[in-house]
Amino acid sequence: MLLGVVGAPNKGKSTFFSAVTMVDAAIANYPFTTVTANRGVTYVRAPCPHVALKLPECNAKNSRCVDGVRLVPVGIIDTPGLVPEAHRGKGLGNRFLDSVREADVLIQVVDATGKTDLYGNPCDSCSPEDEVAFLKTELAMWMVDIMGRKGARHLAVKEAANALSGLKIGEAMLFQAAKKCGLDISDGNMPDESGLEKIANELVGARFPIAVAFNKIDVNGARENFEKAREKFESGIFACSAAIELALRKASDHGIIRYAPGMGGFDLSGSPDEKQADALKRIAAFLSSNKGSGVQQIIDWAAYTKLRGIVVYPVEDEHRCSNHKGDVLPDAFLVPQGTTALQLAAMVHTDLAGKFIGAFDVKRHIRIGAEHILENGDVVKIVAGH
Ligand SMILES: Nc1nc2c(ncn2[C@@H]2O[C@H](COP(=O)(O)OP(=O)(O)OP(=O)(O)O)[C@@H](O)[C@H]2O)c(=O)[nH]1
Ligand SMILES: [Mg+2]
Repeated sequence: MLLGVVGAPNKGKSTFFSAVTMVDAAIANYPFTTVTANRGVTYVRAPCPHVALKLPECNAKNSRCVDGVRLVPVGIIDTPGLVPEAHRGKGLGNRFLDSVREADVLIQVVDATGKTDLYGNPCDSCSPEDEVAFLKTELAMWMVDIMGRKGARHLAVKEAANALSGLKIGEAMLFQAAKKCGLDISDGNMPDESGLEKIANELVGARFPIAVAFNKIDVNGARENFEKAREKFESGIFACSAAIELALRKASDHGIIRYAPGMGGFDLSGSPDEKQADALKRIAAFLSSNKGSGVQQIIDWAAYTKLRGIVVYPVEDEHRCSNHKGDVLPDAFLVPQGTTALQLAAMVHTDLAGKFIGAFDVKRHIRIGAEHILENGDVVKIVAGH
């Protein structure tokens, strides 16, 4: 599973990405700072099963456990800024679109202050809401171009699906999208250009679930814009300050504060100098009014609600819930809903899937088969032959 941080230039995408990965991405107050995608690993939160299983502790290896909250790894990419007409190569158009191909869910960073336009240049009062709409339009136009603007009698459904295969879109998705917008493509042909655009709009919604991050919420005036926008969107829109999250994670890294992702505050653990103490005071006031920086909530929502991910914990010893070295609940995997025991075995190790005999549900004390569908929070022992 891969999260993609996307949006117009200069909105705070790289700041968001750096905060959640601690990868040092270039950040600057001008457009097109990012020219090639940055890749990293971030974490979603899950209740650590060591608490429910009444184990004294765990020994997280591929993840972290902070006070009973497991931080489960998930890949994330920071993309170059997207500008209008990117699908025709404007700005860093093709680089953006290429980097977005792999993402399973998008986190769209918009500038809630309205002080930068769709090109990332300074602006008095631009509409963050227009920014939200523009991403979908641009993605749809891109898909139309990929399918080819050939017109009804020339483009077969098979050809369109072929062209879109790099975006993980197949024929079944095309038929579904056409049905949703009331178009009949059962004769194997795609509709004319306006029909193609309608289908592309549906495809964007199906292929790229989006969580909208109204960023820079720490700046005066931003919250009002957010509240206005929130009335118009049913769900999936969040207020955040990536800059504050980045400052918190850096301070925590330097041992100045104790802070874990998603917390609504922090404890002092070092001795900040006067300037740092001042900044921390301002950050603390912001956190208490905003109930946190908002950043982690967006990642969690994207992974769980939009991607429908679940977290599962493979172990080798069902009695101690450990691996063969005795590490308790060492690994946590974020996997798609519907993942089976056999598929989990393949994720742990390809060899394990080949030698799969069965599995054991540690929490329910029952044997499970290859096709058993796992549930969120399951602790699973894979039984394999030699
Ligand atoms: N006040 C405030 N400023 C922010 C926040 N997030 C980012 N910024 C500032 O916004 C500017 C742009 O940040 P970047 O992270 O480089 O933006 P980007 O979207 O990656 O930009 P491109 O790579 O050029 O597309 C920088 O000056 C950041 O310091 C925030 O939450 N609050
Ligand atoms: Mg950037």
